[in-house]
Amino acid sequence: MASELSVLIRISRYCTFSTPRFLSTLINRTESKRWFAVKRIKMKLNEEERNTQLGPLLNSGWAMDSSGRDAIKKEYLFKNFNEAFGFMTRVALKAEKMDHHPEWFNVYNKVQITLSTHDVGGLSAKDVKLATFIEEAASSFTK
Ligand code: H2B
Repeated sequence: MASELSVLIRISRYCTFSTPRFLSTLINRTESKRWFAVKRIKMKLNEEERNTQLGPLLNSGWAMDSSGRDAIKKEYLFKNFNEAFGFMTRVALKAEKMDHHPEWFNVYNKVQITLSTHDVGGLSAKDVKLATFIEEAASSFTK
């Protein structure tokens, strides 16, 4: 990348006055895409991450999936369907933004949620992030 960069900069000297700025914008975009690519890598949580990140969730009502699958689940109860669906809507918008989607089941005021990262076949940091958001979203609704 460094050598590609210096070639581009050298070429840009022989171009019109606005070209260097255009090239640097282009390069910055490429760099930020690379940064995103690194950020988006999904990996299963390791032992230490399970203790530090999963621990707090397991202490607030989340539990490992009883089937032995590497997933966490929690059941939420709301005052009525309106509250339950309002909560689900908040979670759905976040899930779409994160490109990380819950497995869930709703009947009237009950919402059962299971989180796992399908792409890695188990729990990842994305599940921790979404579960943490879900906890906060649920707490803003009256029970
Ligand atoms: N949601 C969950 N829970 N796990 C995934 O691995 C996952 C997802 N992958 N949502 C995303 C969508 C992937 O399929 C798309 C193509 O980015």
